[in-house]
Amino acid sequence: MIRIVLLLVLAAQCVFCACPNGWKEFKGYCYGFYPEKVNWLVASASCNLYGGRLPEIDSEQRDQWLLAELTALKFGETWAGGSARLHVGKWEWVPSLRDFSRHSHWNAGEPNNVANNEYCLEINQSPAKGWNDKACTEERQFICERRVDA
Ligand SMILES: [Ca+2]
Repeated sequence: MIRIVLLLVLAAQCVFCACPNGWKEFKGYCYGFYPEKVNWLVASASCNLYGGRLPEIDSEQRDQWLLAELTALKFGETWAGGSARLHVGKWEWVPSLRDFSRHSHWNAGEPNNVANNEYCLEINQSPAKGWNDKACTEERQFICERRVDA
């Protein structure tokens, strides 16, 4: 009986899970989905506190998986880890500083840098569900990403 209870406790806490509680795994990374709306810097700092970063979406496959998750969770526009702020006008993933050459998914007409003030990347922008450059001070839901073995 004690063994069964112990097993149940272990299962409930998911001791052997590769990802933090409530996070989902996809191809070597864990993803946490946070519904509260915050600006890009707060989202980025929060992910850092959780041992991760805003997501670096480096493939069509990862992009489509994340979009399906956001749809299931009924998320709207959501922050990802792209920024053109550090090197103004150059889009790159932060903090890796890889450029977008492997994959990008801009909506038609984006990035358009409205009012010369759109330096952060939001994904899942309606209605096309692609990427958009947005003012970093806008408040959006966000995703955190960390390696499975982190
Ligand atoms: Ca824009």
